[in-house]
Amino acid sequence: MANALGNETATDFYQSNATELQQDGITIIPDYYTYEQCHSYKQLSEKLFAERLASGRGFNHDCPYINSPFRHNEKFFDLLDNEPVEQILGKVLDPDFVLINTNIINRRSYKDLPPSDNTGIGMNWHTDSRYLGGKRMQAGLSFIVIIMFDDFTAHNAPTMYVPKSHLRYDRPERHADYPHKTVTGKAGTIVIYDSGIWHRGSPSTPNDRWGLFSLYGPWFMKPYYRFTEMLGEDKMNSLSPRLQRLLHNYSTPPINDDDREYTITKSFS
Ligand SMILES: O=C(O)CCC(=O)C(=O)O
Repeated sequence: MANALGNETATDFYQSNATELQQDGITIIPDYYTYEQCHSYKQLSEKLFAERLASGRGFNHDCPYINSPFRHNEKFFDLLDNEPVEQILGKVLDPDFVLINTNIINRRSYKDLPPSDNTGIGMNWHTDSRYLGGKRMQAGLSFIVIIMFDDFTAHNAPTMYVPKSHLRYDRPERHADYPHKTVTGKAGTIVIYDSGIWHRGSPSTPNDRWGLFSLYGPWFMKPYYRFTEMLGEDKMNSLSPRLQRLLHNYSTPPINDDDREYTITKSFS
């Protein structure tokens, strides 16, 4: 596919991001979405939040979030499948990689929300990698992608991370005070980081900080939800091949070996 340089493939175009992601555990693609697109997604998110609140759904007062937003509005499908993510994760994972989970988060304090027992997400130091025998899996297992709908600044609870911590194998202490950097950028910025990097949201402020946070991993990793049943087979089969792949429609195990003996039914490798 041609890109801005005209003489390179998109694959080459994002090579430096892939290298940076592996070395530093994080890479940033500024200005990918326009201000208008971000504004429109922020409005959709606010509408969804208001609707779910009105239907009695409880939200954490310091970071309301909505899982699988494409379930409520199909426009969110478009954000899951974008060229930088496809190219970069296609290199650092492999081209059959999938979506594990996605949610919109507004890390903002809402003092007037009704009481809720929702404990929130990402409020303390953690990783989104996996642990076996108390030891974290190696770097490169899975990746978080942030799409900023608002500018992320020092004044609206930017994500914090500990540089190079994707190369460690221990767990962060949830409430420790680690030397860290913050993830700031303009609305429309895409940030990709290794799920093993130690990270957390900054303490919430009264200011909005809407964004989409998605976890992607290799085709053999379980999703948080059964997307085909969530959407229905007809809807799933009507999506683009790339979205179907991301939503595990080409990597669901067969019912038995009379059906087939392999898991992947359509490979993008
Ligand atoms: O909202 C943030 O800045 C961090 C979110 C997070 O760490 C998570 O969802 O796991």
